[in-house]
Amino acid sequence: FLSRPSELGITLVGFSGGQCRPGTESGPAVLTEAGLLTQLSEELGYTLHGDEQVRNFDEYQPTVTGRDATVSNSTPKFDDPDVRGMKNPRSVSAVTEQISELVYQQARQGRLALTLGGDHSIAIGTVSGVARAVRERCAADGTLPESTTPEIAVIWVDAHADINTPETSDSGNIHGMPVSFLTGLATSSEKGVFDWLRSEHILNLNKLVYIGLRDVDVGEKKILRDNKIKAFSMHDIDRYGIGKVMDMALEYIGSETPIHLSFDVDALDPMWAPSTGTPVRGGLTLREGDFICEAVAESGQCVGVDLVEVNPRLVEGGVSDTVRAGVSLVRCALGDTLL
Ligand code: Z70
Ligand code: MN
Ligand code: MN
Ligand code: MN
Repeated sequence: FLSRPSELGITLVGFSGGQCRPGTESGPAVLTEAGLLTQLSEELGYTLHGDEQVRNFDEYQPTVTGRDATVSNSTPKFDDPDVRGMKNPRSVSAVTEQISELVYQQARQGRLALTLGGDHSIAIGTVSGVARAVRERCAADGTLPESTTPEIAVIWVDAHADINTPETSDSGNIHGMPVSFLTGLATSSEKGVFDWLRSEHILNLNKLVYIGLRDVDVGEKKILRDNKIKAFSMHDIDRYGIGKVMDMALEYIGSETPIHLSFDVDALDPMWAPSTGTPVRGGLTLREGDFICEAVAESGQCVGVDLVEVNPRLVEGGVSDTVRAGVSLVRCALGDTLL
């Protein structure tokens, strides 16, 4: 119904403060160095807008003293003590608030908002920005058909559910919490800690669909059950096949609802995407990942895409595989292979 927009609003977010492993701040750089943006413009025919330079959010990055995954992130460059167990809470809040505004400014003009991360905490910014833009466009200016739902749906493709609240989280890493803040399951009125989130940013719990889950914490399982959240785990993909799973996911969402696709590269099996902070075996094949993206593109309902958790520092198995997978996923989500 939205037809395929030819305008792309790009946000490149070099940020790793939502988790403890330095490296995801270089994700957008390696993806663009691999030629992704050039391909989108020259091969897929998109007009690119927005932040084509990587924002590194250096002042919000935890201090990194070494190259290894064991480096502590407990010493941010400005004073950022834990809040309710959350690590780097003010850093992540400030960065995601900026992302939310940047993405909103792109999406409100009818551009498809593409964001390259960065760890998955950045989706607090992307999803909230797109949700606000769609609400506004439905309410005001007739730039969407009248039948369009003013709320977005989110397809969250991930090995993890990322729906911990600060209270259920064992790690304190905010990249394990974005969905709880986005849906209002978690709130904060602490000054400078997600106090910027408003009702127009919020995602309805019944408009959320997970695909690829296989490493879900006990507290998260209870949240998924209690709220009857739609989730297609790896078990469901084994049972039905990815084609049927996508049919069911899109049918659940309905054809009048704009879709934001938030793709964590760790949804793919480490065979295809080893350079990520939390690889979990038994994941999606590259083709299953690409198929998810192709099906979202084919729906004609896609208004936003994130690709996150590419970590070029974690080189076991080779960065280039992960980068190639990431490039392929984004191309597919933006309509490549559709004739
Ligand atoms: C765990 C937590 C997570 C990504 C790990 C892990 C969350 N549930 N997300 N890697 N991308 O810390 O909350
Ligand atoms: Mn994730
Ligand atoms: Mn994950
Ligand atoms: Mn885990």
